[in-house]
Amino acid sequence: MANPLYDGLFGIHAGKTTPFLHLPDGQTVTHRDFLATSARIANVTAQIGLVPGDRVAAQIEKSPEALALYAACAQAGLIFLPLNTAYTTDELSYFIENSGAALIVCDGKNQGSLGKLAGDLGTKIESLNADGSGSLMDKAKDMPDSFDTVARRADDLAAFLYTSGTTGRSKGAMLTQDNLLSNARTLVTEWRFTADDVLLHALPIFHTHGLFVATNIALAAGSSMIFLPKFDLDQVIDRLPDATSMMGVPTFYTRLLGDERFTKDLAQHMRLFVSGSAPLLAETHLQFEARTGHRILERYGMTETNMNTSNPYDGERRAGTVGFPLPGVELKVTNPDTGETLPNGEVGQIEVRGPNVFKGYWQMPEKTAAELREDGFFITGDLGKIDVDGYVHIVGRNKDLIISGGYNIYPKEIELVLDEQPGVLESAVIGVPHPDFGETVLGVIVPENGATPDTEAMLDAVSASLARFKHPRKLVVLDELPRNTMGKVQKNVLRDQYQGMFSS
Ligand code: MCA
Ligand code: AMP
Repeated sequence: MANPLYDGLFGIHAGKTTPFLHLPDGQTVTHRDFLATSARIANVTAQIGLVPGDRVAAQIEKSPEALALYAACAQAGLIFLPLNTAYTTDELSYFIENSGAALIVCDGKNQGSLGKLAGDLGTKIESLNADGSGSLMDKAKDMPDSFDTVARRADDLAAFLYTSGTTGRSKGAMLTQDNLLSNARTLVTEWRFTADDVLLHALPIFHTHGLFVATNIALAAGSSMIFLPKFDLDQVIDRLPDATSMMGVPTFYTRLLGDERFTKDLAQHMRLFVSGSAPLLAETHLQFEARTGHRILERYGMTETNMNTSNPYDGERRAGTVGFPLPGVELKVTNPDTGETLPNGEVGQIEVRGPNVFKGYWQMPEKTAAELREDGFFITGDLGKIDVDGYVHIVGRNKDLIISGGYNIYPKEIELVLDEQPGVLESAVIGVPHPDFGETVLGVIVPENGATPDTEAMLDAVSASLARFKHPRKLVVLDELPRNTMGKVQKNVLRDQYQGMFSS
């Protein structure tokens, strides 16, 4: 019996002594060593009693061992649930409890705070630190370096990724083996990845972009990766000459352009630069081409769908667009009220269908039904149009979402915390343009009658419960929020009013 994901991404490299990961300290991890580590971890999971279908929640720093945990989950038929390292214990508690995780793997420094939760929930807990130390690898050391791959079907679940929603409650997007594998294979072909490629990998590996796009493509193509712990401008500039390709969020590209060491010479040998997760300004696209001669290839995806569209590898990569639907992906623009398909050129909501589209939200049938139509089309919440040449343009969002440096932030989550603070009548959280992060978070507070809210104390309260990247960069106090005749808060009016607040 087969396991499509494991076989298609990992098993194909069995026995290869070619490099898979190039690490910042100059060390290399071969495919064979990587697979031996992942098999040892898979043996640990079996020994501690995990069975196929169990969820493994991982809040760990980026390391070869962290990636091997992903491979181990695929091999053992476990559902991998990666979590942003910035999440607070409050945020983690929800994900762990909601997913019913059987195992938490966390950094040793968080074992105390998460250990209590694990105890309460009866969840097992192991540590894995950034340097590869911790209880997980201590146990793995003594395990065999092979593991009998657990059979899985293409539509068995492989991963949960939590995405927030307009109500402030996160939803676990259920991704199948085939969602991940089919998309990786399509992208390998579309973007011409081969075993000769060296991908500069500076993205986090707890999101779709860094894990299911960048890493899965490298695995499916047999490419190697320069595996950096995070986007550090000096390191990226230093290692670029050894790479053939790079993937990043727009902030990566604006930061590179902001550094005079990033020259045409430095980028000349590169084959491909890919951008996604947030809109790449046409201006950045053009500046990049002027500086390097390369046209960034912009693509569009979502946690629920992996990648939907891409600009062409050959042919015109059109600035300000996200290109064409990928092979096998159907994309239509519909009227948000009626669901009817709109003619090309008209703006409406973007819907997609294909092997990339997820199975639904974990234990949330109503939310699944609201976004995933019975005919298989997923309502993305993005607003866009298709131009005369077939290029898809994203022109806005039909969902209250801020994207800061490629991280999604749902205002409702922050508003709920602000509204609870003493002296606050109500609040509105909006995204405003930011030169580095694209958008950043601004909180608008309306005090209760006669109250003078302590904004510092409010920011402290936000810090206690929400990850740092979600924190409002500023709080402003207003007497009242602008509303339309239906009484709905007009966030667009606030966005217009404060759009210049963080301009450089
Ligand atoms: C870090 N901080 C942030 C962000 N990142 N604040 C807002 N937005 C962020 N994205 C905080 C830090 O905690 C720090 O707080 C302060 O901002 C400045 O940190 P800085 O050193 O500038 O940040 P950094 O560590 O260099 O990180 C910036 C980054 C990083 C490199 C842009 O955020 C990043 O790697 N983003 C990629 C996200 C990503 O992979 N998204 C893909 C999602 P303080 O100093 O005050 O403590 S997948 C997706 O969206 C779909 C599927 C798709 O299409 O790909
Ligand atoms: P996530 O929930 O992290 O998967 O983020 C998905 C959202 O990111 C999409 O619904 C879009 O709003 C946005 N997004 C991803 N890629 C692009 C892009 N190239 N241009 C504009 N928005 C994008």
